[in-house]
Amino acid sequence: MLNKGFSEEELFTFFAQKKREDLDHKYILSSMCTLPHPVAVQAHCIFMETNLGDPGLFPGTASLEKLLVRRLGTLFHLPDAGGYATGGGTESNIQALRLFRVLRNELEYPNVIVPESAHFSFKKACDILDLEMRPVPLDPDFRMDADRAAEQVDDNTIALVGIAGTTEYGMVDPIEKLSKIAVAHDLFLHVDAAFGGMVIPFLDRPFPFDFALPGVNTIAVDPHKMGMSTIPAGCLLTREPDMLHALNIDTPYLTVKQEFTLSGTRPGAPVAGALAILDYLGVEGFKATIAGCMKNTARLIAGLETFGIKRAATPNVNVATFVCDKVPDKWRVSWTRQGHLRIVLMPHVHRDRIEAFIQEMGELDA
Ligand code: 0PR
Repeated sequence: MLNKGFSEEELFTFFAQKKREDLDHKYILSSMCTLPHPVAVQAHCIFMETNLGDPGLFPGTASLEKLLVRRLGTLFHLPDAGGYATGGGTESNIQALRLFRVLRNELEYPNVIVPESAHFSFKKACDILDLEMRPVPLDPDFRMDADRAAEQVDDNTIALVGIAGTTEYGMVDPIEKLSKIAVAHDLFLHVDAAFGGMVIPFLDRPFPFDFALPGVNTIAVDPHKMGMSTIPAGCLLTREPDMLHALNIDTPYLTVKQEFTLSGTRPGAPVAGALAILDYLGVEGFKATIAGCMKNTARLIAGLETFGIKRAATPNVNVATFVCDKVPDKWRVSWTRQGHLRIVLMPHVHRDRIEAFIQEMGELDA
């Protein structure tokens, strides 16, 4: 640490310079996060010092967290769902599997069945929780093969995981089939809708993925992705309102005497941000935003295909993938494990950016 601190001017000159080193969102086509909506930023700033880890000190902020859970539960066809605000999909996925493990603690060698497309957070969860992870191959459309999932079930299986909006190819797993398998074998079913949870409900023809399906026990959804909130804003929802209490540990000197969360100190600011944007845009506003992202996805696919760059998948949500191995330098794209070009059509990726990208792709070999 410095012996004598910088002046404000020195400090913020330095920070401004560091900020300029970050990439311009104009060229970011690889991220599942986006520029937070100004309304979310405004709400976030009001609650900067709040800590949901000690909610008795911040009852107003704590009530916003309850409202957020209620709004998302309602969106997922279960207004009375339980849940809490996490730091994002990783924490939600870890906590869902932790919950199932605790509820089935009689098993010595428990396993969970996940699609090969599962986000790497499940690997972390299984490492931490000492769970055997059983990957299930995908069908030719990059969706979990539900029949192969059923084949993997044995007496030590505690849960199935399905993804609603996969990270790499933007597909929705056959959650309805998984729900039936879960009910038939008395397994827990966790749906990772970290990305798709804020997309699917607003599509013209939504895929079944939520609590309307009887086998779904828990859902992860991230307002800091397609929810356009500030980072870090995730949410874990549970079918039974008190289900998470199975994870309670004693916290004797806090304003609440028990907690089931993974983090201790938890920011209230992004919770306010997440709720603000839901209530500001409403279903109509989200429908318009999602329709725009889906249109842009279709436009990008059609545009690149005119140059013979073939899609790798026809996505269910706004992630486009291509059989292609190069793009002009200034664009930040990503590549799937199978080597496909991957572009996430987030709200900050406006139509003019897509047209510019398509044009430059067309000029690549010219
Ligand atoms: N589940 C799914 C389906 C995800 O896509 C992700 C993250 C997670 C869980 C984990 O969420 P957190 O990262 O919030 O814990 N998907 C993105 C990815 O790994 C996250 C991301 C976002 C990566 C922005 C890069 C980036 O610039 O690709």
